[in-house]
Amino acid sequence: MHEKKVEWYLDFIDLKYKPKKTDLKVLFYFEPAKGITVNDAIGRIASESSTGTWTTLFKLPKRMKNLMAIAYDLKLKGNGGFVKVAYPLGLWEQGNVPQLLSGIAGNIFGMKALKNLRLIDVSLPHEYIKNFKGPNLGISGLRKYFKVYDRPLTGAVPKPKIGFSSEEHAKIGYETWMGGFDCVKDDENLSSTSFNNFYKRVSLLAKMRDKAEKETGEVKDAFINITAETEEMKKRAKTLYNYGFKYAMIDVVVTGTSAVQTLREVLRDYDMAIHAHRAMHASFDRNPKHGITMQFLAKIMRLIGVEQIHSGTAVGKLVSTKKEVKVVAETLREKNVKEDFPHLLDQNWEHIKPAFPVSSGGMHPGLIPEEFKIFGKDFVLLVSGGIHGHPRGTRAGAMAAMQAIEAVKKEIPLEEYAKTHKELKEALQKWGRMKPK
Ligand code: CAP
Ligand code: MG
Repeated sequence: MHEKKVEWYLDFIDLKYKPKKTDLKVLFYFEPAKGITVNDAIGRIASESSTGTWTTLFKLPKRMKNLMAIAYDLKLKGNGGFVKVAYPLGLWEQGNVPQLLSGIAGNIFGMKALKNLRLIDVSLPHEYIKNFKGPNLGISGLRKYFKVYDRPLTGAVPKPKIGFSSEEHAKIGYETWMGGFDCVKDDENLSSTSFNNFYKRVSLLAKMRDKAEKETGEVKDAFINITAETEEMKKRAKTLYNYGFKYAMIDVVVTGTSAVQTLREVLRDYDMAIHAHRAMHASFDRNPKHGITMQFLAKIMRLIGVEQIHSGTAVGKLVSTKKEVKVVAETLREKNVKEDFPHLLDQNWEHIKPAFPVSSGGMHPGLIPEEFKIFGKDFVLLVSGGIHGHPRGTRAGAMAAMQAIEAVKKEIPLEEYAKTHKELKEALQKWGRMKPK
């Protein structure tokens, strides 16, 4: 009798399934489209992201069963809910992040049967994570490099974010360093332009860095943006190394995981760190019902091995809730993450070093206490418009931000500390505690 069954999605569901130690586990939020049942939806998620297709097949070798993903642990909410999917280890090529994304973050987002789908987190087993080296320096390595242990690392982007000549950029960098900041950062859309050539910027910034280090006795560095075609990024990485910089900055979403994996190993050979800007992340992570979470992006980037990645501020100008920012920070910094439904799955990071969350976007001295409340001291604080907009300019602005950090460390209210610190007083007079929109 010819098999009548046309679809086999339901074969990918076992709500009582107990994942194997070697399974990768993914937590999804889903909403079925009109006329689609919950089982139709979760069967499709597991099927389309592993071995399935839309119809039963003429032949299906027995061994395929061992590669089928299984939807399990369903928690209904509204007309959809949360489901975990367990993926057999055999589906995944060791060390290949793009292939992982094509599987668990690929076709399934386009299925007509789903009105919404959000990839929340993945839990990676030892057998998968052992293929990655993770960050080169990590938090302790960076703190040792800068000899800064009791506060966030600090940095600023020259603003307006693009348009300065290399000379003007380097001069603003010098003022930023002399105001007490550790780093000068390129902006996400600055690469190498007619008015600000990358190679010229690097050599001028190196001169200014050496001058600032000599005059302050402090270690100074920069997040200089190498974002470009991959071969060109390798050349730019080498140039940064030749000029003694410790970091390279990469816009990791637009360059993609392949490029970040390549540059991670090039930069590891130079004993360098990666500052990861996340420009474009909000195209897929801000809709709470659809897309991919920031904590998933942060996990993938820590796995590949960036030292730090922008993680939101909760109080600045760009979207992020306090909970999301804390969850991202936990993903980046903790060794053993416990499940925190519906935000995080459990994750043992084993040998993978911790990475810094980066707080940036609308920050100014008046908001620094709030960031300490969210992050503690282990983060990178970027204050850009919030120093260059100071009534007495960049150096005074950086001093004001450093004074705000000192006030928090001494547990003195900013307004009190401002009575004896002019630059902070002037910053508070201009911005107070305002939360930019
Ligand atoms: C901040 C910034 C950063 C954003 C990125 C900007 O400048 O340089 O790129 O922080 O957002 O271009 O807006 P301001 P996120 O300090 O002057 O706002 O950190 O959320 O990825
Ligand atoms: Mg920027």
